Amino acid sequence: MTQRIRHPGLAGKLATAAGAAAHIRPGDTVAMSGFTGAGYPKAVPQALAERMERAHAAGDPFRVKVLTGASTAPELDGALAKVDGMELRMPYQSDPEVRSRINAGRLEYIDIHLSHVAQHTWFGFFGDIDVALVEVSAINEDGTLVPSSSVGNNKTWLELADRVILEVNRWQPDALDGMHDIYYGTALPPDRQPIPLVRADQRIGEPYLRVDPAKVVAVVETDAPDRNSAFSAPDESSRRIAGHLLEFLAHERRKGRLGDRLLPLQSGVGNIANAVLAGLAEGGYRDLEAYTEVIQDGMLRLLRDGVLRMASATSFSLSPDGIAEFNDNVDFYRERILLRPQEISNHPELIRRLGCIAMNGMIEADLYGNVNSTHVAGSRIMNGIGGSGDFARNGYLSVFLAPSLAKGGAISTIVPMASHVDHTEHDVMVLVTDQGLADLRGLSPKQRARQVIAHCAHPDYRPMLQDYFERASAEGFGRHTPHLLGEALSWHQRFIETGSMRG
Ligand code: 0RQ
Repeated sequence: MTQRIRHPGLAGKLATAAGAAAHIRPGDTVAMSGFTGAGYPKAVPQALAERMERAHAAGDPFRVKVLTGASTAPELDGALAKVDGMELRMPYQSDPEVRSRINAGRLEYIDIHLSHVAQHTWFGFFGDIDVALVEVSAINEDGTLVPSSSVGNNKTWLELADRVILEVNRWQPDALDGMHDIYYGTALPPDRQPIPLVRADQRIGEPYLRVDPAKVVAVVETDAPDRNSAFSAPDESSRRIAGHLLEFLAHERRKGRLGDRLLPLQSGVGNIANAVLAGLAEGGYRDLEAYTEVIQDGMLRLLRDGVLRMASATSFSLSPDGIAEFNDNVDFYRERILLRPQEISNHPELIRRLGCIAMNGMIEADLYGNVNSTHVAGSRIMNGIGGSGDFARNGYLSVFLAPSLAKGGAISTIVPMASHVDHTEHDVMVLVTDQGLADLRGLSPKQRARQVIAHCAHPDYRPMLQDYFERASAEGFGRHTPHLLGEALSWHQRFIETGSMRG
């Protein structure tokens, strides 16, 4: 037994990565841990990819269906995609190899709300789960599992899978022990009960994952870092976007619609989200709460400075500097951070009850407030909807943010008609670009269009949008949501044909 594997029965199942991968069969549905580059299995997927490569060379197709929490990293998604080892991928992904195979039509991809993944699997929508492949930080004496840097859907995977493979990763900080809150009270309709969470910092579950030791077929020890890439400092455009949003929050406070402590924040990942968080610190906010998906370096800083009082998430995605900061101040962070299953971190009932302020990135928005988060020019997938829909539909406020231009100005992120819709006009309250902010609440479609053109569109594209809106309002088939259908997507077509919406 090692220090991290304290259950004698499970210690007896120690195996090499190759030995563990041998338990996975062609056609299996393999449900893996991992959420935004944290807590994913690091050794067995690579051993599986090597097996697949040998099988393919011998003329035997070997592919599996891969379910996760959200995106993972090159050692999982990249390795399996490179050998054409996946026949299906679900839900969120952001790996370039996976993306290119999906867009080449060689890999089936199912993009669903992150809060739906666990329950749809319980409902049987994805068939049987053959194998759960889950990274943990340790195995306790009683066989319970100390979760790793993300929880994702691991509870569901461990409960539903026929066979379980555990990767015990020594690299994960010991300090993770005790920071998780795994809720076992979910049931299936018609037996569901209210989830008893009324505050972002509340514990409603237990610190450890349960597993039936009899189902565990292999335990693999690893010592490998999460992807943990650091984010670059916010650029000028991100700072301007953040500035508009912070001004809006101050306006809402003056109106009495938000208090000094706002409401629990959900923030997407990336440059703009980081700029917003940094702006909250500069804006003099104190004692805020985050009820979100991912805790990044920026949030640690806010916790240290007292801007955030606590943060609840499902994943802990830190850079090497962030890990060092966390390890040096473990006792401080342990009292202020909770990691939950993603069906709880993203639960519509809880997001609506807590009144989250949802802030997410977008690819494009149209004049009427429909938002596309996932597709370039209507057909090419970028990453997936992730948790943005869970929070946008159910939040107290739903905000979408993006620069007004993409691809060096060849693309306007404000377009006449969204080429794909993830968040409908009914779910989107506020749009923000570097140009300004459009508050769409309480407005009819035509009123929204005027706000979006005036405040969000880049000046280079504003006259074209104004012209489209005026002609659609005068000549269109209907005057409620005016469109000229033959022209509505011509901007995207022009981009596909010439590389620019400008023509
Ligand atoms: O492509 O890298 O090839 O240059 O899209 O765009 O500007 O770097 O912004 O990293 O915030 O991503 C919507 C994709 C924005 C993200 C999206 C191109 C652009 C670039 C990335 P390149 P940026 P971001 C929490 C919530 C869905 C999931 C979500 C996302 C690339 O925010 O995945 O919200 N959201 N989850 O050039 C063509 C346009 C474009 C465009 C941007 N209009 N047309 N390309 N790009 N706009 C997290 C989880 O749920 C896990």
